[in-house]
Amino acid sequence: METKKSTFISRIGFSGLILGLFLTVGMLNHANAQQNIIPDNGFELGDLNQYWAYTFTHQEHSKLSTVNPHSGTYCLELAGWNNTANPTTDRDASRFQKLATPFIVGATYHYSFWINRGLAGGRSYIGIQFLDATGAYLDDKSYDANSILKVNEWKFYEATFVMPAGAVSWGPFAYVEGQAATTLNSVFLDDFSLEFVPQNMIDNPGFETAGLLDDTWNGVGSTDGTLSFVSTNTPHAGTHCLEIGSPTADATRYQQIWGAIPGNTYKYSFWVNRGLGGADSYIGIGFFDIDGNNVGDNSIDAGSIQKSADWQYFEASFVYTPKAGYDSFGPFIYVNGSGTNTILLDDFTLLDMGVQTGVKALPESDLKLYPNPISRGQSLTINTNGISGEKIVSMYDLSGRMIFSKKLQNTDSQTLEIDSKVKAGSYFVRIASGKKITSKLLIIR
Ligand SMILES: [Ca+2]
Ligand SMILES: [Ca+2]
Repeated sequence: METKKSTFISRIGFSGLILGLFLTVGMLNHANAQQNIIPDNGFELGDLNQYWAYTFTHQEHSKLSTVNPHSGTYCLELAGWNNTANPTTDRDASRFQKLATPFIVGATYHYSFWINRGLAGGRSYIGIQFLDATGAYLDDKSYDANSILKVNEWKFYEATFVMPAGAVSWGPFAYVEGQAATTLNSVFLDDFSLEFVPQNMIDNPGFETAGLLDDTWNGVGSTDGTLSFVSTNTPHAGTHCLEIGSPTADATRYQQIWGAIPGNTYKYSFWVNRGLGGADSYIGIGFFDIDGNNVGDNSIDAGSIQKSADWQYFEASFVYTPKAGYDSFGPFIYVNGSGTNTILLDDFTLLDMGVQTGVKALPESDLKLYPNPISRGQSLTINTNGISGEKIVSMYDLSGRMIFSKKLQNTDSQTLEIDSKVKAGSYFVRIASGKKITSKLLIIR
């Protein structure tokens, strides 16, 4: 079986990566969020100073409280106060963490917290802050007083953000402004959470950009559209799916994605409507060499796909373990042409579940892009002087969606044409070499 698939896909050859438009719209999948990376997120250690530093000299105004925790025994109480003895003295209270967990500029994160805002008080800012290379405040993603209800009950807040360019360190923070004597301010906080959010790496995963099938899903023996084509025949979601119908020859569609990180866990899933007839099928993740030859896979075969006219869901995870000749990977579909066979497919996902594990974030200055801003159709020069070894370049939009990924030669400087189909806007260009990663913002106009 393996030999047959390899034979078929080996006919493809490497046709070069096209910078495709990415028009699909989807929701962040919080069900796939990773573990919470804030130590003592619920203040249960009973030792506030171990993880939560304080900004101002009067640390007694930010303290552990057992009066009213959201869960467990403790919560954090911040009490803005009225310094009547010296009204010009700073009266604010704050706590923050500087996380040791490496992060990736341009990657997507999700944070949340519980807050009991009390009935009085001034402004409060609670969220995630970012610091630059000098340790100076760069930016934050926080809630301010206007969006936090002043009610004496626990409320849940959450937000998703993309790690901003220039960030070198980061962490949760809570800040409460002091007020006049009549409006003393007490805020209770508990159960902070901060998680890396995996993004779908597959271009056109639900086949909704019907006209771009050959730009996103490479075809084999099917470029005339008669064997595998975008169909409106009962899609699983949206208005389109992929149909591979009654072939008299084998049909294959696949994507090549560069940039898998060795040792990371990847999760893939798809929906398939197997139909009632047909012969062998293999659907899953293929591994390809630089020329597009199939050199391995992590797939299911026909025997495990029920032959029914209902949509069925499959998912699997694997640890990416590179072998000789593994240059890229991605979703692939192979349907044997012997016999009458109709298969519908929709809603593929491929998620990097462990991008933060063991990754070393390199300084942004190790990556130089010019010109920046760049016009579509121009050549982008990528200088990676200082990043040794084999490198993968990837580009993401500001929501964290991958636009393309490509292997670079092992030289310090090379060029890449920005396809005229890429929309004008801001993007992150990421360079990965093994587990070393850095990113830089690129403006395309
Ligand atoms: Ca708690
Ligand atoms: Ca669809």
